[in-house]
Amino acid sequence: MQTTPPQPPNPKVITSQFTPGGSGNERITLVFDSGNLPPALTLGNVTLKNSVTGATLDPTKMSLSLDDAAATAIITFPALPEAHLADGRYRLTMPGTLFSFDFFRLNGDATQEATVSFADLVAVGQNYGKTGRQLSWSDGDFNGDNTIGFADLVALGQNYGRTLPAALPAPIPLASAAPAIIAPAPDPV
Ligand SMILES: [Ca+2]
Ligand SMILES: [Ca+2]
Repeated sequence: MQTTPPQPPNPKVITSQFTPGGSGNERITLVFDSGNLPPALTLGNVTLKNSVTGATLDPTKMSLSLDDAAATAIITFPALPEAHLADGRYRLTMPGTLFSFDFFRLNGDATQEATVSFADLVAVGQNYGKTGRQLSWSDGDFNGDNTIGFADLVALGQNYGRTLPAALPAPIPLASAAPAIIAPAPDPV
């Protein structure tokens, strides 16, 4: 009889979202299934690692706010330079659980596909000079000052042509390691 090894619990996170920004509006939003905000959730329960370098972000650089009624946890970065993460790929986990969330940040990447290219320049160009609180990262407001201006163009220019490197493969837990299934080679035509 086959037995399944016990699995660590999985917190019921129904949405995980990373919102890049500047001026302190950069955040990770975790929405838990109603009533399932883990009790006494603190920054000691989460780990944020750079997926390329493997470096762990000092938890004192993060801030956590909880909204019990909305079953929502929001992580911000007030102690980091300009209150945002450095450009890179990241993985957020809750040690002791199966939860993980992968995301990336790249200044100037309005289209959010980890490359700064002409499409991003178009976003900034189409909105250049606009002002208003409705403006977001995807409009080209990379520094979060509610204006699409020269600072945003500089941010884009500094990363123009840059693509984030791929993340390192995640370690495979021994319990789930299985022999690879090799498909038979197709017959030559
Ligand atoms: Ca882009
Ligand atoms: Ca701006």
